[in-house]
Amino acid sequence: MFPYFGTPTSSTQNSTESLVGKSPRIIAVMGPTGAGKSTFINTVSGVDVQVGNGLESCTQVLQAVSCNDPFQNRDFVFVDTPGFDDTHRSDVEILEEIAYWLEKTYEGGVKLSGVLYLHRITDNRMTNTLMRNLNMFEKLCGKDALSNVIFVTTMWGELEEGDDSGNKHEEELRNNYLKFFLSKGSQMLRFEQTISSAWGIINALPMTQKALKIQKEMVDKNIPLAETSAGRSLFSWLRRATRSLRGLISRLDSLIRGTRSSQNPESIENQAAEGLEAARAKADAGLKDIENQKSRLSRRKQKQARRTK
Ligand SMILES: Nc1nc2c(ncn2[C@@H]2O[C@H](COP(=O)(O)OP(=O)(O)O)[C@@H](O)[C@H]2O)c(=O)[nH]1
Ligand SMILES: [Mg+2]
Repeated sequence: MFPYFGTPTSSTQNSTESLVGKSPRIIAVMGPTGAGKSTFINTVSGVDVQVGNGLESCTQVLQAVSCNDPFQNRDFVFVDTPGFDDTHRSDVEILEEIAYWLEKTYEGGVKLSGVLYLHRITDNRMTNTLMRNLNMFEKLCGKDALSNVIFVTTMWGELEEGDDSGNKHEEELRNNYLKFFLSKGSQMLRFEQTISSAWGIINALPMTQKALKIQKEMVDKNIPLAETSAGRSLFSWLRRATRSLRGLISRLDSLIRGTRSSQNPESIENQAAEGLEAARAKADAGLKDIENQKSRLSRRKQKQARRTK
């Protein structure tokens, strides 16, 4: 069986078994939840990958879909990855899953022939989540592999006729957020939601096989995940999130103290204090979750450090 796909795909035309010895080109499809990764893979392969509705994620595990290029009779495997904003799993779990898959494949001598990073053109504000996804992507990939990357903008059909915001956002991506990537050889192309547009994008890949930075770090240099560029970057996001949640909790505490009045439990002040306490409980839960993520990543670090002794 073609190795490295823990959860075999819902692939159709060619099963993964039939790919033995054929060395298919492997293309990873990355980007935030809801960017259209599964839809792109559906379009390109004709395989029914589960598509989400909006921002609820549904790529629970890495999914590999094998198919044949209808125009040039070449075998491909597309790997659908979850974004770093999954509704069901923490960013640390996502990083582990992507990193260990990349590690295993590279150890087995398999390199990616290309990476697509999808971005909704309708997201004309780069939110914290979008920036975190892009930053994690940069750290996973490293600059040497950027010539193998295409940034694919999606959802063009969502823009009203005459709406120029897509063009403006594309320019902003080109001149700002993606400037570094494009200067290192990445491309940016539009996905028009058709098979020929999808294959046009795939054919624009140079198809040279390149290792990603995290593969070189974990396999060639034997660096534990937590100490890779991606691991360290995730750690600093988590530290920043801890700081801002702690600040929020202390502001809420002082608001609660100043609002609560002891006389009448039904008073407006006491009702407002209850609302603030509910917000505090949420912030507290968020903080605990982040602490758990940080200790999970550190635990991994120790385990792996022991293993390599
Ligand atoms: N209009 C439009 N909708 C899209 C496009 N790509 C995805 N969608 C819709 O966006 C939602 C999320 O897509 P999905 O492929 O699950 O995103 P993923 O989380 O990145 O895998 C689904 O409702 C899709 O039907 C696109 O290019 N254009
Ligand atoms: Mg998906």
